[in-house]
Amino acid sequence: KFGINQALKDLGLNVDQVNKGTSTGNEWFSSGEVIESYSPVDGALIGKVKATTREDYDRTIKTAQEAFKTWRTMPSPQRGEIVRKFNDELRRLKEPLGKLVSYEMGKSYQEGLGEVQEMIDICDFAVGLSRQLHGVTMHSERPGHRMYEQYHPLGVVGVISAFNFPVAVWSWNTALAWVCGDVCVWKGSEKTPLTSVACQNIAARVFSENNLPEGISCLITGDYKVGEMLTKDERVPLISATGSIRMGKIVAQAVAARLGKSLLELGGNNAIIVTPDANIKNTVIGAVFGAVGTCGQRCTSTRRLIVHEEVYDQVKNAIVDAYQQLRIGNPLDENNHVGPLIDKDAVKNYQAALDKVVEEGGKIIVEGGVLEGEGYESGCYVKPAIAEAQNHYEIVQHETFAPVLYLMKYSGDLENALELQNGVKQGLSSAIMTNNLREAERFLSVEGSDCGIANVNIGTSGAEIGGAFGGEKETGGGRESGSDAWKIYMRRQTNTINYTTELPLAQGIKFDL
Ligand code: UN1
Repeated sequence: KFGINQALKDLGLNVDQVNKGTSTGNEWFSSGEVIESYSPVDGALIGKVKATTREDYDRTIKTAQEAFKTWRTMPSPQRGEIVRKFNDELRRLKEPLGKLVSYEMGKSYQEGLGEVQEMIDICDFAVGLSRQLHGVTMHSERPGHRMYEQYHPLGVVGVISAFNFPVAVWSWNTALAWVCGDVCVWKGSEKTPLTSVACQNIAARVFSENNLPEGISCLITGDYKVGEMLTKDERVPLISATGSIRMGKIVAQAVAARLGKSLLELGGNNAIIVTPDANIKNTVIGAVFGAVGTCGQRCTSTRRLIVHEEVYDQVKNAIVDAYQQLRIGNPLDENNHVGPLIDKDAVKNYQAALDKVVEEGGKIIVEGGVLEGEGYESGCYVKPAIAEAQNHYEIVQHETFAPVLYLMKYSGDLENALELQNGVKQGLSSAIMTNNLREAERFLSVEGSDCGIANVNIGTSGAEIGGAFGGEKETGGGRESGSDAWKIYMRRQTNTINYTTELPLAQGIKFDL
């Protein structure tokens, strides 16, 4: 079936062997309840893993703490060399891993490959970074003194990721954390446990082939109860969590209660503003990919289109037309644009959102619905829908992880569009389509978009790894991936060195004995 058995084999997985879930590298020892993984593509049982128990968890953390003692003393360019070798494996296994992501999660094969490409890109970035973990030097106010700052690794980093990017988000965190000298404990999504096992297999092989100890890459599996072991654990100085705002608030409070650090990358409610002189063709491509790509399950998915009244009908007609062309079906078939939602709960949320928007006064202009019949047996395939809606509707204010796009009109000045765009609690991604320089610059200015990501003439999704990724307000404020996001994985130390025979005090304070 679409070569999935071959892909599993290439990744070292076979259904009888994946009765796993907790790992410190080559050692697997899960003893909790069985978690079954069903593909949303065809409803088939792909494999089973076991959840992590408290005992399994403690063993994992102890091994990780021990590994840290070795890993932190290895020069970071040498750690970068290990990440480079890991990346060689990702390049070699890009196709099978992309296929497994597509089959277990439901995104299109192209997007599955794209996700593995993001892993490759962040590893390349991390390798370069391993020679650039720079601190700065300062001039001391005291004669014969030198001041500088340096960055040291933190220790055990906890990574909690979501089903929608089951491999890339792990690598954004681990590739950086590893070159920074940290060891990682990853709780992947219990909805995509096999992709987690596959990634852990790859990392474990690379670490052991290079004679590195167990515990640099660890995996734990389970639901929020397992996540809670991590978030409440004082032995884990940093928790990086990607997922819903509801989850993020729980994680943030648990980590803050022990004064740990957290990096949160939570929900978005991303809009594209379409101005009177936007390129309509590009607007349609950007908006449709943004709204239906990954079946609307990206945190950067386009949820709202804010269109100027002068071009409203034109944009509306073009988008409605484009939606008629969409082919929904098996995501491993490259002719299809849209695959299934992750599971039946997601289908229920999608249906509830469509009911709610009508109830609140919205008008459906592209009908949704759950698909049935041949090829749709899993019950997870839905039709991408569009509703004309008002920004203040409760459902529009809320992130529904499904292909539901809200269309709204603005008139007059760009300020009116910005008010709508910023008028939500989330602040992840945003975009403007315009050929007008003044409008583009205003959108990017202090009075413009309040999001962590603000794009001009491209859509809201599909960020590159070179930039810092994350958002403001309820999106959580964290930044992952490129730019200087690495700093959160390290502790900063300020050093002052006196190379004289005197001991002058700062601020000119006199203290003679
Ligand atoms: C996510 O949905 O959690 O910008 C991450 C994008 C991707 C990352 C999305 N590069 O769509």
